[in-house]
Amino acid sequence: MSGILSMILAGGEGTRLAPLTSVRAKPAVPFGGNYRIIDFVLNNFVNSDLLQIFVLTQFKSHSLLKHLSRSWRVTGLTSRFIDPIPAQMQTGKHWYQGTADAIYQNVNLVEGMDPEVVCVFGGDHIYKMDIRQMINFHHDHGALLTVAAIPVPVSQADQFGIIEVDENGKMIGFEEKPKENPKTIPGRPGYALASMGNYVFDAKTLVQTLKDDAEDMESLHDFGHSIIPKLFESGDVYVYDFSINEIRGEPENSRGYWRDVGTIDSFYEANMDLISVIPPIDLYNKHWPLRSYHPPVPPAKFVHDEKNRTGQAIRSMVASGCIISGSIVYNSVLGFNNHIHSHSYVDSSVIMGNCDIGRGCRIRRAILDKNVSLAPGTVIGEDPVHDRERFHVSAEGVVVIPKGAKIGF
Ligand code: ADQ
Ligand code: ADP
Repeated sequence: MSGILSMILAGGEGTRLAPLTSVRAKPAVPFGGNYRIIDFVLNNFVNSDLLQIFVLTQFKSHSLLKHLSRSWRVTGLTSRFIDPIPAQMQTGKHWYQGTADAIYQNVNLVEGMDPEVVCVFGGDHIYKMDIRQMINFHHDHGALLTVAAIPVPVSQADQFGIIEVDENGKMIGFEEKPKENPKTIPGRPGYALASMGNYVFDAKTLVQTLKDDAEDMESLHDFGHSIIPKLFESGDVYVYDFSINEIRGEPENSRGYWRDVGTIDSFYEANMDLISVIPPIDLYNKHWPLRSYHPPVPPAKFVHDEKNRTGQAIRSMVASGCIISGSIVYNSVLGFNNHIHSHSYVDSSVIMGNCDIGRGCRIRRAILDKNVSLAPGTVIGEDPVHDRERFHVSAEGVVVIPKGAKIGF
């Protein structure tokens, strides 16, 4: 495929994911042991052989930029690139006003490349998608804009752009984050069709629409709030049903798997999905390699205590550099370089990396950001009242320990 430029929106503040986003942009949040959230969309483009990519950053971008430069540098053929683009105030002394303004402020990059099609994708979702199939759909329907969509329970409709579609796949209604009475899918009560925030645009239409929108003083300069509601009335906006996207070697239960890990609870559940026996998102499919940064560290080590039969991880993923010594890790996801000392028990938790869990700790349903140290005997996740006094606790009771915290010393 040629003439395709991709712009990844990676500048969102991600406030609902605090405190994990207190120090970094949401796409840079570590996920699934070895990865950052943004790796999933980048792998979608790379595995779809679409390699002309700008990554638009804004808030708290250092960690994201470091990750991109360490792991996503494209070398070799010069027509391929993954370029991080910082917000540069190209159109005046203001940051990006909304997602459409983020592209508008970089419209010179689009015009400079003169592509036929521009993919504008979010940078903060967990899913696998062969994007070529969406682009083929876009061409087959002669669309000016194609929006990827997925059914969501009506209870979540207020978090998404909700779409109405006719039998030919044409968009006939759109409401951004409806507060009440969202349109449900005909014949499927209880479900609404949500925009995934992934758009394939005819390039000329995108540029003209953004220029017109920039002149509109009433506009919020946002794709969901301003651009899609205006454009669909032209009649050339189509809806790509993500559940028909097919990837070789994926298990049947992975069809349509897409997670907006926007809250601590959804982020936690998506991590837990990875360790279920038949995960709905398979990290081990050799036909869809998931690239990321891997630090130069040794393999994970399990130091067995013969007397107590400890020093093991069960139903878990453990990244390199970890030492699980005389302790038990159950139903958990461990990133790089965590050291769990003797007589400790880690259950149903996400330990991001470089954490030191002292002897005799008990950790349950917790997320430990990077560089956390727990003094020997620390207990987390067993006393909700005490936990809420000390830590951030999610609606579903997941305890979050922020980056670098030293607890109990
Ligand atoms: P939201 O996810 O709420 O809704 P938004 O917060 O604007 O929309 O984020 C969209 C993407 O743009 C994210 O990847 C985010 O990181 C990025 N982004 C946000 N502000 C940015 C900025 N100033 N600069 C650069 N990047 C920025 C959108 C759509 C809905 C759709 C959901 C799906 O508006 O219609 O249902 O995505 O999650
Ligand atoms: P505990 O888990 O009892 O608190 P330690 O932290 O001392 O104990 O680690 C116990 C064992 O873990 C060590 O005896 C060693 O085998 C292994 N270990 C600790 N640090 C390292 C390291 N840097 N490299 C390799 N193995 C290590």
